[in-house]
Formats: sequence, structure tokens, C-alpha cells
Amino acid sequence: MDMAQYRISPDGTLNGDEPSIDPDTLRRMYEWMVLGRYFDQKASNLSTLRELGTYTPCRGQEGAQIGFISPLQKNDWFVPMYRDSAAMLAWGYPLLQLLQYWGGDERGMRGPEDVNMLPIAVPVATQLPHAAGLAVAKNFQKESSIVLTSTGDGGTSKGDFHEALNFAGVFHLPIIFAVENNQWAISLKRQRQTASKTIAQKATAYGFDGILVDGNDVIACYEVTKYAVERARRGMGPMLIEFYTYRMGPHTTAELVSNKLKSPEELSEWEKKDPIVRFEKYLLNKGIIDAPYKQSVASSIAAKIEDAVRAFRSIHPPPPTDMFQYMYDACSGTCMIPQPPSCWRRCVRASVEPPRKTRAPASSRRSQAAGPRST
Ligand SMILES: Cc1ncc(C[n+]2csc(CCOP(=O)(O)OP(=O)(O)O)c2C)c(N)n1
Ligand SMILES: [Mg+2]
Repeated sequence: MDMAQYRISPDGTLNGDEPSIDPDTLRRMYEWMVLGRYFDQKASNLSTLRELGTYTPCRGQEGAQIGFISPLQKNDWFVPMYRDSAAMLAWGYPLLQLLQYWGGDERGMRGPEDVNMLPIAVPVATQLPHAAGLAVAKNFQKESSIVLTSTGDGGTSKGDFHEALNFAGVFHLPIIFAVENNQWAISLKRQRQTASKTIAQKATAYGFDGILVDGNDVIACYEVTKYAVERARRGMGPMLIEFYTYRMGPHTTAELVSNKLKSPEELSEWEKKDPIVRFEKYLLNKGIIDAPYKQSVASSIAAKIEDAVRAFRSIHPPPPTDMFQYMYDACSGTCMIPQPPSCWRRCVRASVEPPRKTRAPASSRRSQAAGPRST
């Protein structure tokens, strides 16, 4: 467990037997990694131009993300962290909606019905107990689907991490905890995050297994996750996988100092382990892809992203009243105001206005309380 397992060396040569992954799947995984990388660059640029708000780049983590998302089946559930653009897109989340979300338009997180994904939870690690809850539901429903949830190395210091893993262990849940250990939590180095030798070993305390895998080696990530997925599907309980990877970009586009804390040596060391370059070398060596294919993937993905950006720019902003639409599932029926929009206006005013110092005469209080009905 001390050494991260890997399959492809940084020079693209394979360690061990050929993977039992068919060439079409390998090409699809490559395309998803490139899609993640291109989207990341575009979203970062749009954020700099203030067309998007803050964005959390995933450059460098595409091997881990495509490795853990690819073995899932359509009826499984993905509960992501905020830095999972590559995984979300591969999972089928629409480009346009991801742009909307990072553009501050909450409609972006109301995903398609047939994409089993919970919305992004920005409060660190809070998605983990949600995911454990979802896995309880899967157990109750006696479904064969499983849940995969992700967090960062920093997230493992949260109480939510402990609660979710403890719960998953006790109830033997069909869940996989994918920890994207990218060596930093904003400005805090992994060494200061925990005194544990590995993050994977933390699983032992909760009564299940943890695996440490080279997160920049997409084939190793795929194989390890597939193993965990199949076990969970057979009712063999949870697993923790530590993906040992690196955040090549800044923590967010709202600040650029986080990367200034990294030494040039550290950056260039990890640059050499770029998961896309590494996978590409392997695929080229094996003749699974060639230069024209690479070119056509790049241009078709770039065109797809440009189409999504055009659609994003032409979308009408949501009406300001929208923020109240999803506040309550339905009217409780206990208030006296019959119809929106007067309904929400009154409710909101009642909840935000400070109490008045002077009391109005009784006759006027009666007419206010009755609201529109009195008119
Ligand atoms: C509960 C909570 N506390 C603090 C923050 C601020 N914050 C955002 S990201 C982050 C670091 C998370 O690091 P890690 O889990 O390693 O994920 P990474 O960003 O490196 O992918 C912090 C402290 C937050 N979003 N939520
Ligand atoms: Mg981190």
C-alpha cells in the first residue's frame, strides 16, 4: 500500500500484462481526457474574461477522473467534488450546463434526468455523507447500482469524511470513495494535511480496504476502480481509492498565488507525468491511435466546446425571481396569500424585514395580515 500502483510508465511503456480493455474503450477514454483538458482551458479563459465566475481547474487530474468514471454503468450514481469537470463531462453532463453553473446560473446544476449525478457541493467533503445516504437507498431498493463519490486530500480532514466512511463501513454500503490526492489543499501541502503515511490506509480504521494508485496513469485507475465497482456490486461493501495525482493549475481562477507556492522543480517534475501525454504515448506505441486521429479528436472537441460557448452566450439570464422558485418544494398552504408572485414576495419580506419598532394601529395590522385577499 506504500507504493502507488501503476501500469503505464511516464515514457508510455506498459508494466505487466496488456489491459483487458478493448481499443474502442481506450479511444473513448482518451477522447474524454482531451475533452476535460480543453474544457478546462476554455473555462479558465472565460473566467479570466469574467464571462464565468470562479472556476476550479482540473488540469493534471484527468487520468484519475476518467479512470474512475469509466467503469461505472449508467444506473450507478456519481457524487462529485467541485474539481471534477473531466469526470462530469465523461459521465454525460452537458457542456452547456457546466458552463451555466460556473457562470453563476443555477439552472446549470439541474442535470438531465438520465444522468445520475448529484449537484456539485462546494462546502468541502459535504458530498460524502450525501453519497453514503444515497448508497443506503440503493441497499434498501435492493438495486445492483453503486455510488462513487470523490473528494480531495484536504477533504479527508473533514468530519464529513469520517462520518461517511464510518457509516459506509458499518452498513456495508455499495460505495467507492475516490480521493483525488493532488498534493495540495489550496496552500496546504499534503504532508501537513495528515500524519498518515497514505490516505488509502485510513480505510482500515473503518473496516474496509483502501488502495493507493498512480492517479496519472489512467489504465491503472480504471483497473483499480473496476475491481472496486465489481466488488461493491456483488455486495462486498465499500472501498477507498487514493488517486495519487497533481493539480497542475491554480486552486481556482479567483487567485493565482496558490501555484506560486510550488517550486519550479515540483511543477516541472509533475509536468513530465502529464496523464494525457503518458496515455497518448502508450496508445501511439500500440497503434491504437495515430497522428491524424489525434488531430481529428482535437478539432472536433474544440468545435463542440465552441458550440457550447455560443449557446451559453445566447442564453437568457434567469429571472431574478428564480432564486425563490426552488426555495420551497411547494406552498405549505398554511399562509393566507393565495397566488404567486405576491405569495413569495410577502413570504420573503416577512422573513428578511427586521421587526418594526412602532406598532401600527390595530385596524391597519388586520388589513396587512390579510394581504391581497383584503383588497
Ligand atoms: C467547509 C469548507 N471549508 C473551507 C472551504 C474553502 N476551501 C475550498 S477548497 C479548499 C481546499 C480543499 O482541498 P482538497 O480537498 O485537497 O481539494 P482540491 O481543491 O485540492 O481539489 C478549501 C479549504 C470550503 N469550500 N468549504
Ligand atoms: Mg487537494
